[in-house]
Amino acid sequence: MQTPDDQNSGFSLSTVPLSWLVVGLGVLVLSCVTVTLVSAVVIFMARTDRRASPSLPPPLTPLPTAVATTITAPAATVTLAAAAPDGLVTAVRLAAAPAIDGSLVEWGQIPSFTARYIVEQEASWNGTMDVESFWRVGWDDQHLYLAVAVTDDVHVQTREPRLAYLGDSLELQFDTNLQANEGPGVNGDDYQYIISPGNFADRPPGAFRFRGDAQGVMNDFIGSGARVAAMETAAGYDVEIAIPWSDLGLQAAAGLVLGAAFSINDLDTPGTAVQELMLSHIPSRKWLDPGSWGALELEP
Ligand SMILES: [Ca+2]
Ligand SMILES: [Ca+2]
Ligand SMILES: [Ca+2]
Repeated sequence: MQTPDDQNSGFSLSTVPLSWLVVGLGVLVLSCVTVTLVSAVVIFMARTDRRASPSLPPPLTPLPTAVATTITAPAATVTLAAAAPDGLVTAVRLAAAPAIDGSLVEWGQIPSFTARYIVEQEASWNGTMDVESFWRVGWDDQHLYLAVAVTDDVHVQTREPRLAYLGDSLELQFDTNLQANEGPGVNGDDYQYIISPGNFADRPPGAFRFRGDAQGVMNDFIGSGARVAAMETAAGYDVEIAIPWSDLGLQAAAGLVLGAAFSINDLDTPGTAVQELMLSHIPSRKWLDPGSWGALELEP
């Protein structure tokens, strides 16, 4: 049996005032929002903290990364084969073949290098450095081209191209397979050219080719298609050369690197035939040691 008090104590939403309900719901919603916000901030800070600092404390002294990056090899040597020599020069790719006529007008924009290191000398040399040479090298699919401007006080050349090194002349040496250097001597992939400017009278310019063999000797290699033209100048003489790639057993390609030595012979004693003074573009150059030569790269 229910008493009036029992009836009064029975709970029912209908008995709660509406304002209390609104306040209660507000508190509930505010609590949820607060908990969500706090959780989000805590998670964000935890992630940020993990990114910003590793679990280990930072080292006491910074790593010397700046010093390490400054120690780099010269860029020019990076493209060479492992055992390639120094003395690297570049052959410029020519859009048009030069006229092989002894006039170097079409070579003006191409940078030159010199051959200024004494690699051979005879007792008859008077010790005066009175020869200077400026070399430019170009290439296309058919030929290797050279233009050499020579300053020389006395011109002497009395021999045919094969023996022209006994007078004012140029010498070119090529190792056509740097990747296969079997030993210190020359072999079948090594070539040498004697380039004669002639004497500007009765002896014309010309070239003679030699090739190495398995015994380490340079032999006559007749049948060269090389063309040479020369012109006497106020300072000395100019020479222009075209060597077909087939002369060297090669197909030209951008980036190709050959062993190479570029040298000049100077004789200033008229009526003689002596290799009085020889200057090369690389100081280490020895005649029958391709490892002592420089290198030539065909520019893209
Ligand atoms: Ca020319
Ligand atoms: Ca001279
Ligand atoms: Ca001379």
